[in-house]
Amino acid sequence: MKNIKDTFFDRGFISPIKALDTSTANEIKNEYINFYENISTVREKIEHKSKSHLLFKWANEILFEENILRVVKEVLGQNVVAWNSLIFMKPPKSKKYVSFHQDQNYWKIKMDKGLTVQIALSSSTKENGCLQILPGSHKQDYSHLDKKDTNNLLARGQEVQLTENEKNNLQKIILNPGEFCIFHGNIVHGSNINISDDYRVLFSIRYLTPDNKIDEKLYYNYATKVCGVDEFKYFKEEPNLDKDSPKLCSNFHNQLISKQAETYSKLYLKKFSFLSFLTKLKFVRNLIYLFREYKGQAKI
Ligand SMILES: O=C(O)CCC(=O)C(=O)O
Repeated sequence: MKNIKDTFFDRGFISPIKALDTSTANEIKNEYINFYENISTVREKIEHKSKSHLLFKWANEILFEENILRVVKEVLGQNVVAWNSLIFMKPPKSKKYVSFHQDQNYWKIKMDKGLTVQIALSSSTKENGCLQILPGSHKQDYSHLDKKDTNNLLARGQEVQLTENEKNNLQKIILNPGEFCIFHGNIVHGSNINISDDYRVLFSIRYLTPDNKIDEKLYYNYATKVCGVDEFKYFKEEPNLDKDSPKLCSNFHNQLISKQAETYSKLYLKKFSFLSFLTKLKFVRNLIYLFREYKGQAKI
């Protein structure tokens, strides 16, 4: 019988694996939905969904969850950092979807040196738009088109064209609350709309080995060391909700996200890119998100 590592590199994913009690996952989901329903600005609705472990104690704790790290270490080895964490939420009866794409050609990380853990805080079903994965597709690079669509949960709307045969081979990742899947940084994945009456709340963590260098022209390169040692120091250290104050972590989060927004706005503004410094202001970012929603473009 194959071990976890061989199975992972052969198929490109493993699912389902248990991480949290159902009751713990439900509590987190309820806390999160309560938070989400009380947000008043578009900016806040968007920005809390990246680097979420700097904002939510539950998210930071999941980064270090032993049941998850045991599997991650089997695949990546003993030295691991968490570079990003993202909340992929679809409200009931929502048209939000994720176009089929590969992640790591955007991040520019080394082959077989990064993976995503996606943990279900709600149940994840065919009806609510569970994750779908194309088995074995991590072994090949697909070309992507950037399609702007306000309902696409991806930043730039990157999308690969799948053949009919590939569409038929897509595997639905059905998860109960508290279960997770791991998938390769280069695997083709995406998800459909939510036709159910319930929220779909999935939380993705990008675990990388510390010898990776993130493309700093496009992304932040701060990370949290979750186990082992980092002898490379390519990633800069970030504050942590376990030892630093929520205020400090949220100010830091704001700096990272505003820098990221500045980077993206430079790409959009082209010859007016000198204006991108304005994205440091929260109300300017709010206006940009509103404008992009209005124009039917994708979100951060
Ligand atoms: O949650 C989804 O539907 C997609 C998640 C995803 O694209 C990711 O974690 O990279």
